[in-house]
This record gives sequence, structure tokens and C-alpha cells, in this order.
Amino acid sequence: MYRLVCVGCGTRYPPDEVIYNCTVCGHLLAVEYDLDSITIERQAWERRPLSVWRYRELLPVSIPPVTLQEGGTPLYHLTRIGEEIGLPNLYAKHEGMNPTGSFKDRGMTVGVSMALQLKKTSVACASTGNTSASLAAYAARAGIPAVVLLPAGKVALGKVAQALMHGARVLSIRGNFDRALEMVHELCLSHGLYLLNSVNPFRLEGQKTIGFEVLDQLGKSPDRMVLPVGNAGNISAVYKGFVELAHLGVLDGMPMMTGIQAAGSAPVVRAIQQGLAEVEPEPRPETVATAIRIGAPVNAEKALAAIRKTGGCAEAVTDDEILAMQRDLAQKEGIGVEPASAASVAGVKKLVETGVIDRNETIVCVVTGHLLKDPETVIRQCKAPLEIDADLPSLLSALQSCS
Ligand code: AN7
Repeated sequence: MYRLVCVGCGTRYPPDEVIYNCTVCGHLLAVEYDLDSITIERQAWERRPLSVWRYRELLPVSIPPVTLQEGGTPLYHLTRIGEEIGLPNLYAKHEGMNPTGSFKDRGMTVGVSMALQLKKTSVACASTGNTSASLAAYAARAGIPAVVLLPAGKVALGKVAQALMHGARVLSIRGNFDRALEMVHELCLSHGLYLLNSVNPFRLEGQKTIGFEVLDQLGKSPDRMVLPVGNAGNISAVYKGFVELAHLGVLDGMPMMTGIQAAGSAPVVRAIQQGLAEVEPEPRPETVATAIRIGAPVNAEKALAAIRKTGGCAEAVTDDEILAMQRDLAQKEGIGVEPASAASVAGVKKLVETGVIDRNETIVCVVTGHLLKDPETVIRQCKAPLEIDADLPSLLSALQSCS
């Protein structure tokens, strides 16, 4: 049993009401379960495959879900990078290993299932790329049409390719993500499409399972969870999941929620560092990490609470720091991620250097999307392959000249 509750004024709404903002105060809604009537047996969970649906008692879906087998992503120990920056217990949860290559699949398996449960016949989103790729795939799986709005010229190639190939109606708007989200929100309210951005409280329910999996994989709570922040939905979702487990008595410690943004798009970092009650939007967000090129994060209120209540923090990293860490993850650990994802680990490096992070901490960075999402940014950083004649002497002389 669950209901929708306004995170601002606490007004309650029935679970089957299609609503994204409180009609009293305009704030976002969250899914609230009757936790006192739920008992969780960790052993029962452990008998199920590691996946979003392992945790179905804490998810709102009651129909057979629309699934592509999402979740169950690897948790890697970052031994070399950890040693370099002086963190023996540094881990990366590779969300790029989901069906469409990003953590958004956890949200969409739940969100698109809820669309069917609520008898909606079409879905829509605005996106910096990954949300659109994921929605397009899950809508295809569900057999319903999807409309996606992208900021023109600012979405990585692999993500556009996915949205197109999975058959969504893809529209590029001459404006940034924040404007695209306003437009699609209006479209959904006026024309009845089901909105699957992170203003949708059900989508975030799926994403909270990142944290649940980390607990199961690590066998304990990490001291700190570090996430790249764009719209601030994911960090809020993971925190909400931990709060639920704490309530159920199965959490052995609340991780410090830590958010990392790109320096050119860092309104949450500014609000945390300056102690502001609310985020002041960044009117012209800019970063190579286009996934998190978001100036007005809609979940900021939830994210500020998550960071503050857990004694976490927020930090900004430059594009150079992001790309350097993308290369380090790829070349020193064998882990291929897109720039936004590298931001989380780059942020940890910075926080260690500035003494904010204690070297004894067990830290899990969520790396949110796969390397192949943004091949153009990869190619720009690498030397082109040397083209040679098709004979052995040419090969040997080429190998000699590059060694
Ligand atoms: C790789 O796809 O907002 O803070 O429209 O793709 O929950 O927004 C993507 C966000 C981090 C930030 N890493 O998560 C979209 C979109 C990657 C992302 C984020 C995104 P939120």
C-alpha cells in the first residue's frame, strides 16, 4: 500500500492519481509506503537475482512489469585509482551496464510499468539524452508510443541514435534542457501523455534500487555515496531508499550523500556551499558532460535535504577534471563511462585533496552511463589510429615508432 505525498506541505493524494505537482503548493510528490505493514527479509531478497525487481516490496508496481532485465550492475573496486588518490576502499557502481547503458533504465522499468498500470497509452520526456534513450526502449517494450524533446545540438550521438532506433518521436528544440522540460510538462498536462521525467515520483522509485544493490553487494552500508547531479533526481531517489530501509530496520548506517556537478552547471553545489535555502538556477549551463548540463534541477529541494540530513557535501569539477578522470577510469581500471559519470570519481579526488573526505571511508561512486553513449567526446581526446600499408614491415616500423 502506498500513497503520493507532497514533499512541501504533506498533502496526500491517492496512488492512482496522475499528478506531478501538489495542487496546494506546487511542490513535487513522493511515493510513501505503509512501512509499518511491510516486513523485509534480507534473506528472501538474496534468493532473488540482483535486479530492480529483487526489491519489489518497496516498489509501486502491481502488474507484470515492463522489463529488459535492468539493474544487477557490477560494483567494481577501484584499486589503482584508489591507490593513487589514497583511498583503499573506493568503489564504482557501473550503471552503464544497464540495458540501454544508463541508470535511467531502473527508473523506466518502473515508470513505464506504472504508465500501463495507470492505463496511460503514450509517454513523453525531455532529456539531455539518456532518459530519452531509455524511455524509447521501454515504450517499445510496452508497445506504446513515446515523444521525446531534446536540446538541439547538445545531446551525445549514441543517445540520439538509441532514441531514434527504438522508434520514439524525437524532436530537437532550439533551447536548453530546462526549457524542453517545461514544454513537455505542458504537453503532458494538456494532452494526457504520461510524463516520465524525474518529476514523476514512480520513476525515482526504480532508481532508489541502486542503493539497495550497493548494500547487498558490499554487505554493509558505504560511508559515502557519490553521484553526479543534473536534475538531482537520482541522488534524491537513492537517499529515499536508504531512509525506507532505515525505517524498516535493515540499514546499518546512513551513507553521506555527496553530489558532484560540472563547474559550468553547478547550482546545487552553490546552494550547499553557500548555505542557501533554495537553489538559484544557472541560466546558461555549459559543460562537456552534456548529460548534466541542467541549470534548474527540478529535484533540488529533495537533493538539498538528502545532502544536508546525511552530513554529505557537494563539489564542482571542471571539464578538464571530468575528462581526465574519464581517461583514468578507462585506462587504469578498464571501466568505460561517459563524462557525466566520471564527474563522481573526479569529485571524490578533489574532496580527498581538499581534506573533506577521510581516507578510511568506504566510498561508492555511481558511474551513471556507458562510454559508448558519447563517442565524439571520446574520439576528440584520443589520437586517431595510424593508418599503414597492409604488410608486416609497415606494421613493425609503425609499432617501433610509437613505442
Ligand atoms: C549519465 O537524460 O537528465 O541528477 O535527461 O544521464 O538524476 O538528473 C540525465 C541525467 C547523471 C544526472 N549521469 O542525474 C536526462 C538526464 C548521467 C545522466 C545524470 C544524468 P539526475
